[in-house]
Amino acid sequence: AGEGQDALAQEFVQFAVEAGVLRFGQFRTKAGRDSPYFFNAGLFDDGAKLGRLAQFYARRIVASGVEFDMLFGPAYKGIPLAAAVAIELARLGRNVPFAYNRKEAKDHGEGGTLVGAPLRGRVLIVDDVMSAGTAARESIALIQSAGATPHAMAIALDRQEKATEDGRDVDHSAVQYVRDRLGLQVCAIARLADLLDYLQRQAADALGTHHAAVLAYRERYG
Ligand code: OMP
Repeated sequence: AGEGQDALAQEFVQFAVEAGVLRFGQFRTKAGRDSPYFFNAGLFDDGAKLGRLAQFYARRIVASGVEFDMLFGPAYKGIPLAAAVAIELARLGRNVPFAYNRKEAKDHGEGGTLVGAPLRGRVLIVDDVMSAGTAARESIALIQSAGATPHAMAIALDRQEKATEDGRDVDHSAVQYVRDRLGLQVCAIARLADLLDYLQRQAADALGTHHAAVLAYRERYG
């Protein structure tokens, strides 16, 4: 979809801003970039918000036509996301298995780092945000080492930033890298471009003042 054309993305950005999940100010990203905005999916912190978030993911996944056999939620933030999306997909008539990982291997009981359905077939990774692509690469490696196929990724926000390799910025975006080099289809509920459109439409409002800062950030890291 072109800039400003995507109604689902606009609806989602508004929801995230109103829920206080998408905030403006000064933040440091995982890749060490100083960002004028931050999306904290952990703040979808009640049943109604999490349910609504899952509806956005499911609508985007279904509309994208992506094929998959199961869902995987990377620890920690991907775990409730994959669970909520699995419930919503089942509600829509598409019941698929889901799995997630632990960050620490367990040495007793069931053991191992994977929980839930066995990883097999084409796996759709459900995660929160993609910035420089580090989290995506970790999930892909984990799924491959379990013998399954990392096939696609669903994220809430694509920050449309340059990828990093060995800590250095490279020329392509993280999503381009995951798509073109790693061969995964990526569906994002919203992208930085949608956020910029939203802020521009708020221009008379207090939020409109953040537009210039976010635009400057995109010039630098986009
Ligand atoms: P990459 O691994 O660089 O793609 O960054 C993705 C991760 O950064 C997410 O899974 C979050 O842990 C974190 N993050 C956010 O949650 N929201 C943001 O707006 C920005 C980041 C970030 O640090 O880049």
